[in-house]
Amino acid sequence: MSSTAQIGVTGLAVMGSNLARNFARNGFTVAVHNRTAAKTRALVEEFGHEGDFVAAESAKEFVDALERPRRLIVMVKAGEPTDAVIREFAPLLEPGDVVIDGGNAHFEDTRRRERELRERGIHFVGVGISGGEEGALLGPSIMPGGSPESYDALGPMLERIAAKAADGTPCTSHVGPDGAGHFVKMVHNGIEYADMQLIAEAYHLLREVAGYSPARIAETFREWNRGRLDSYLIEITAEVLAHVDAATGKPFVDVVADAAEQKGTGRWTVQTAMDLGVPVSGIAEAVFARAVSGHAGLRAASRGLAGPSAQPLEGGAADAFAAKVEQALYASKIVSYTQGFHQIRAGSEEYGWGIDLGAVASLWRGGCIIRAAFLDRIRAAYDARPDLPGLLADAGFAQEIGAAQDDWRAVVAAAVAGGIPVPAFAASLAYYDALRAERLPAALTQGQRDFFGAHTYRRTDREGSFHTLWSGDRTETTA
Ligand code: NBP
Repeated sequence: MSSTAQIGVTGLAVMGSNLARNFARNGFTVAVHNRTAAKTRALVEEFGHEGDFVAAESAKEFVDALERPRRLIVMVKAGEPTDAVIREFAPLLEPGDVVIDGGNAHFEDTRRRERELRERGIHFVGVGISGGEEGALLGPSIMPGGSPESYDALGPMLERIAAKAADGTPCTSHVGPDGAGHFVKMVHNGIEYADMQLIAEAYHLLREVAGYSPARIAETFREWNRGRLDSYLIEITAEVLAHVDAATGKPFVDVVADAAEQKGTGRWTVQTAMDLGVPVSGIAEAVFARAVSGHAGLRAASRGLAGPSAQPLEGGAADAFAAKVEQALYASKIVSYTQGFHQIRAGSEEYGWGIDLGAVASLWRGGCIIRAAFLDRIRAAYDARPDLPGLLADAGFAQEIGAAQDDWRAVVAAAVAGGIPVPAFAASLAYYDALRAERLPAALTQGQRDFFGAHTYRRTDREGSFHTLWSGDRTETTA
């Protein structure tokens, strides 16, 4: 077989086959391979007319079909299947070849794989891909990690197949070495969880407090989508809410079981944030909200617990409340992104990745699930000041969240009074108030820790570390 393919894709389920087609449609010759060869044949039979495919039945045929240095994308189920594929292909590769993992790998696995393949002279590039099956075909947001040399070999091809932002910029750029790409994809998914939860809470409030129907709420989201909340998730929320179930004639949202599932990247975001000591409370509450929804037995057993029910507002009062919900949603969204970007900064510092936060905001502007007009603002904030301590330190965001905070508080208060759970709205507001507080009760926490565990404390008026003799005469000692 002659080595004509510029890129190869192994793993031809929905993501891999759509990605292979995207490369082919953009003029690249693509070698395609799958463990079960029937899928390879089916892909070429159905879509062979879209471009130049080279169908390979075996790993050897696949590798031989690739131009050198070889670029091969692994799009198999994340976890052990990725290791199995690497074990199968690595002996067939040569120094300088580039293995790209486009699956949803944990960044620690990517770091390990990169290290192991680097010892053999092979570049391993963990690539976060967002946009689902449609994105893979029409242009995803692509977050590549790996060495700068591997980006030289791969980047121009990724830039061709990636989504383009409104200004024409490809939604991909080199994020940083080894696991940086998968780390950023993980945080992307965490922010996606938070965005979705905030939208769900806004919907719940509009339904229960404003008394709006799903169709009316769909209209409200459409209207919001023309303003500062303009985003893919708001757009599809309107579509979902406007949808009527054909079988029953009821709003679709009323016939769907209210137990949300997850695949795990939101959970990884929170676990990693815990390890890094970064408060991502909005994302954590979103993960927990899905978990609560899934505990059907516990919910059934608790349904009779005492509590208020919201009394729907009417007319102008309902519309005025809806406008406040928009403020609360926008303010909480600023907090989610503040927390997510904080986590990326902390990961970048911990692992020495040198991630450019403005560039991350830029590559999320198209193709991915959290794409939003808002990301232009975030990029501008980090471009203007790369060492920005957090998004809320940006004068523009500070001004906006300050202007929204009265309504934000009113919405959280109305939810509490009406017995409507708004964990992400409330956690985001608490985070905002914690950051702006002159003093936090952490001082008391430190006193307690020193009391029971001699953990010591620092003082506001002197340098050093201190301990109080709590069981003695309570004098202070220098620790
Ligand atoms: P799946 O995650 O369902 O994986 C199916 C593919 O893995 C098939 O090609 C299958 O081959 C192959 N495979 C398995 Br399973 N075990 C294997 C093994 N031991 N050796 C070789 N191949 C093996 O596919 P997907 O939904 O297309 O997702 C692919 C990757 O992209 C995943 O990591 C996913 O997390 C990620 N991702 C998915 C989305 C999305 O929206 N779905 C978005 C972004 C990223 P077979 O045909 O022989 O069984």
